[in-house]
Amino acid sequence: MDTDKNKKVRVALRRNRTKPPRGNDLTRDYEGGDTQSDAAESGERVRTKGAISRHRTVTVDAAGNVAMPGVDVAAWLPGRVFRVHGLFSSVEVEDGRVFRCSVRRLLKSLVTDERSIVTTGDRVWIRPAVEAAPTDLPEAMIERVEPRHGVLTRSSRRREHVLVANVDQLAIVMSLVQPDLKPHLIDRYIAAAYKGDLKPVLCLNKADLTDAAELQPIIGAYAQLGIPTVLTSARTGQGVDQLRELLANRATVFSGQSGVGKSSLLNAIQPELALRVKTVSESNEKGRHTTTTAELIRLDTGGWVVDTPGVRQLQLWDTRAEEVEGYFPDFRAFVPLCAFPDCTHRHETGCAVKSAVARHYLSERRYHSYLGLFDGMNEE
Ligand SMILES: Nc1nc2c(ncn2[C@@H]2O[C@H](COP(=O)(O)OP(=O)(O)OP(=O)(O)O)[C@@H](O)[C@H]2O)c(=O)[nH]1
Ligand SMILES: [Mg+2]
Ligand SMILES: [Zn+2]
Repeated sequence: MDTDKNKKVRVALRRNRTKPPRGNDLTRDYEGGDTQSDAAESGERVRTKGAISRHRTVTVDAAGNVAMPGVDVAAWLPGRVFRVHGLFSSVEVEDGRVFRCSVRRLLKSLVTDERSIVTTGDRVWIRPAVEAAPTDLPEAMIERVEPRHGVLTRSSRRREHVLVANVDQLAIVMSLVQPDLKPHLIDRYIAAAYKGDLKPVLCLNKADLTDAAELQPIIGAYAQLGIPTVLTSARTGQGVDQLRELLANRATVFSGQSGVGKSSLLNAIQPELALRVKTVSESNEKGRHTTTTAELIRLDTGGWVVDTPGVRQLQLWDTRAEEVEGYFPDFRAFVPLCAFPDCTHRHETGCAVKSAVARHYLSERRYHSYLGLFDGMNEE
């Protein structure tokens, strides 16, 4: 830790189980790794809501982690969170040992969204318990979370939910039928990938159930955007080698609706995983997720994948209107031609994006996906 960059901030410690109000600048900056926040003002504001029990002055380093004088950091071990279940996280350290970890209370106090203090894929430092409890796994405390790169986040009940951290790619898994293909959801995922600094890969599954010829236009459209697109079938094995190649030596999160075949595909790629997939007797039960927690899985080809529970909808978190066009690379050629430099391509006159859509230079579907992203944002 670089002591030159350390900074004293006053933090509000929350009572257990009390959620702070939204928009706490300190907590937001903490997640972004920026320590320039006016902690005193932030503390003032949250105190008026009555959620805070006490304050404490702590030293925070450049990464936003709290320094602890007198604490023996030499005993800490670096590790990776591979699963989060309730209040506990499973962390694997370099020698392969797995610890059952809880999160230090002060760390919790600093972060707005309790669900994302520690997430699957996080790189953390843990302090093993001195007296090992007689449980299956040794226990430890997560003391520090490294800044995240490559994240899949969504807005969930007006909070930021970081689904997975420190991955390179997002495999957008869609089924062609059962459930039907949802192109707008694909476009949303592509935007989420760019926002989280992830490379999107599109996987269209259950190819055995459809006539591939009908799908050429949609496959072509995404290939034109430079997004690797694979047509797969977990049942027949079609496209599985191609998908395996795209995953080798990279860290990839699999995401998509429930029942599209994410776990089935991972089992096809690496059969010994034996991930639980929906069985025939369960297939009539709607709205049930077979995979219930995001889990980091090591691949034989090198690299990692994260199997995640299905999502129904994907709302982008904390996105400004002028950011959205940046997530639509196909709009890029037209944006500079709009009459207004701050054109949002919705209601403005002289909008080059809208006229490109009218002339079929841009896909109407993509444009509607673009408009759809604003609908979600207005609710925030
Ligand atoms: N015909 C056909 N069925 C498939 C294919 N892939 C998966 N399935 C079936 O689709 C159902 C759902 O598969 P899962 O792998 O559990 O789907 P999931 O995306 O992991 O779902 P969640 O874990 O709930 O998010 C199972 O009954 C699979 O057997 C495929 O390529 N073809
Ligand atoms: Mg699954
Ligand atoms: Zn415009």
